[in-house]
Order: sequence, then C-alpha cells, then structure tokens
Amino acid sequence: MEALAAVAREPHTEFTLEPITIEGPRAGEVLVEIEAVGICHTDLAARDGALPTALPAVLGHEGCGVVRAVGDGVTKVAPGDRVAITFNSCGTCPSCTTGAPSYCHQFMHLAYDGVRDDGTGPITTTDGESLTGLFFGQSSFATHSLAFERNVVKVPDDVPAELLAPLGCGIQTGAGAVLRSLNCRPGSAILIAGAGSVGLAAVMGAVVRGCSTIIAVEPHQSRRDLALELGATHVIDPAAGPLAEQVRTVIPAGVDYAIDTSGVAAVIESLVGAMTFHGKIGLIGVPADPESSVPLNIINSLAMGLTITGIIEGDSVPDEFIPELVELYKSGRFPLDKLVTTFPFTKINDAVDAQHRGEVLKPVLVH
Ligand code: FXY
Ligand code: ZN
Repeated sequence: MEALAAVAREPHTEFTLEPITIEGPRAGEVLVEIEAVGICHTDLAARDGALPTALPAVLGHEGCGVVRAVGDGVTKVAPGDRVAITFNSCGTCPSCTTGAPSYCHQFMHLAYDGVRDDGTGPITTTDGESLTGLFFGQSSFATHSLAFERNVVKVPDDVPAELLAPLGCGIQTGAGAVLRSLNCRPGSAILIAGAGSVGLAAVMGAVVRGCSTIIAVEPHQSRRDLALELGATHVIDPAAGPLAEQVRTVIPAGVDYAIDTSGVAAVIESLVGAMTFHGKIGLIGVPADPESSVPLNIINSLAMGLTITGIIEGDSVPDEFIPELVELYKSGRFPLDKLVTTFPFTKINDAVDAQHRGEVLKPVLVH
C-alpha cells in the first residue's frame, strides 16, 4: 500500500515528507496505522550518522496506532486493536528467555539495521528506492508502520495516543530504571541527573515507588520547577557548586541510588561522590562520543560496595510494564501528560527544532 513517511536522507539534514510503498504483513508481522509517534534522541542520533542505521531511512521508534492487518500466526493482536510499538527483541537468546528482552543479544541489529532476518525490508519510495524500514522493528515516522507481533503491546482506547506513544521507549526507560533496573527501595534516597523526559519519568517512577528523598540535578530552571511539581523533594542547579557537596547538604550520608540521563562523563564521575555505602548507579544517557570513559577510584568503589550498571529501556518487559504504566497514568499517579507536547506529523522538523532549543520535553507527532 501507499503511505506517507518522514524520510531521513542525509545526516544533520531535515526530514523530507515522501510517499512510500509499504508491504503487507508477512508471518509474525503486524501493519499499524500510526496515530502518534514520539521523537527520541536516538532517532536523531541515527539520522546524524552516530548509529549504524543505513540512510535513507524511515526512523521513529515510539509509535502508537491501530492494527490494520496481521500476518500468519499472529494471535496477540487483531485488526482494530490499538497498540503501542516498542523495541524489538529476538525471543530466543539467553536474555530474551530469562525475562530481559532489552538486553537481547540481537538488540543492536534489530534496532539499528532495521531489516528482517532475511535481510529484506518492507519499505521503498514510490519510485522503488529501498529505505531502511524496520528501525527498532517499526520505522513509525509515517502514516503506517510494519512491526512484529513481539514488539506491539495492546493498549486501551480511552487514553490519548500521544501519551501512549512515548511509553514505547523514553518513558519506560526512565520509569523502568527506578521500578525495574534499580528496583529502588521505598523510603530510599535517589539522585536523578538530567530532568529531560527520561529523567522526569524517573522522578515519577521514584514517587510511585515511595522514595523519600528524590533529588533532580538539572541546569534549566523550568525543568527543575517541573521536577518539583512531579514530586522531586529537592532540585540542584549544577552551576551552584560541586554536585557531591550539594547532595550531601541535602542528605549527608549520600544517596542510595543515582541515575544518569546525560551521558556526560564528568556528570557520571560526580555521581560516584554523592553515593552512600552499597549504593547503585544506573547509566542511561548515551554519550555523544562513543569512546567516552569515566575514571573510577577502585579502592573507594570497592570499600563502598558500589554497583554501576548500564540500563537499556529500563529493563522493561513491555508486555507487562507498558500496561502497568498505563494503569498508573489512569489512576493519576503517573502524570506523563505533563511531559508531552504535540505537533502535527507534517511539522516533524519544527518538533525537532523545538526539542533542540529545549522548549519541549517530549515532542509527539500526531496524524
Ligand atoms: O532510544 C532509546 N534507547 C536506546 C536503546 C539506547 C541506546 C544505547 C546504545 C548503546 C550502544
Ligand atoms: Zn528511544
């Protein structure tokens, strides 16, 4: 069928709206008419050549829409069902078979190469030019997306699509970091570096978990204000002094947990000095320089019993975690609407610019 997509053709160049041809679903595949799709930093990293995704490509990996057709063998969803589309995973590797699909051994291939197992993809331009068309198993910057039964999650019709879409990546990453990856203890103290959409989702997760000290570190005043509104107990402006000293003014023993969403080595290094004994640090932020590393004082880290863990997609099992987040939203305990700004799909480049300028937290394109 014909559809309309925002195509990434060249690094650091605007998306172009182009008619495309998309195949119908093969076995195990699902065709979704997209209602809304969030924009995540990873889409722009892929467009700008920082990831191995071949251009030209249809990017987008926070899609939400209505199933229009399913391939042979699909039982999880049927035409008419509304789904959020999330990251893809193989289902058979040691991570997938032990409940850790975000650490799928095929994650990088499935996310960034954006092809089927046989190397084919479902999308071309109407002139027949091949486009990378299964980015994160969805390529949802389009009116229609071909996804897999494995990476669609049925979601309710009574929640706006623009709120469901970002659950597929950014929101489940931040909330999952607290509720799943670090599995923070009620009553504990957590430090969250960066109050963008992922960091603020972590703040909301920490409130849900009942953390009693929730400190957000963020250079922008408006984001610090929103962190407080969402339930952070303290906010820190990194310009006001060394982070560890500022944290220890709030909680002299240091925090039990810290999450980095910035990917900045100096920020991560400073988190180490803010920890209490047996503390856990979760790294979410992707550094701009893939060669980035952080010096670690081995004796201090050993003596304090620190754990440092990388976090992908908040250790989410999306079939369980996305419905849980939807229920939390519906009960008023996870106000993710405070993070979302909608743009018409055709204004994708304006949405990217607004995010670059720091004017919006989570831009979501709607059809
Ligand atoms: O967009 C969301 N998260 C990504 C999956 C994080 C990518 C991490 C890449 C590490 C090499
Ligand atoms: Zn993402």
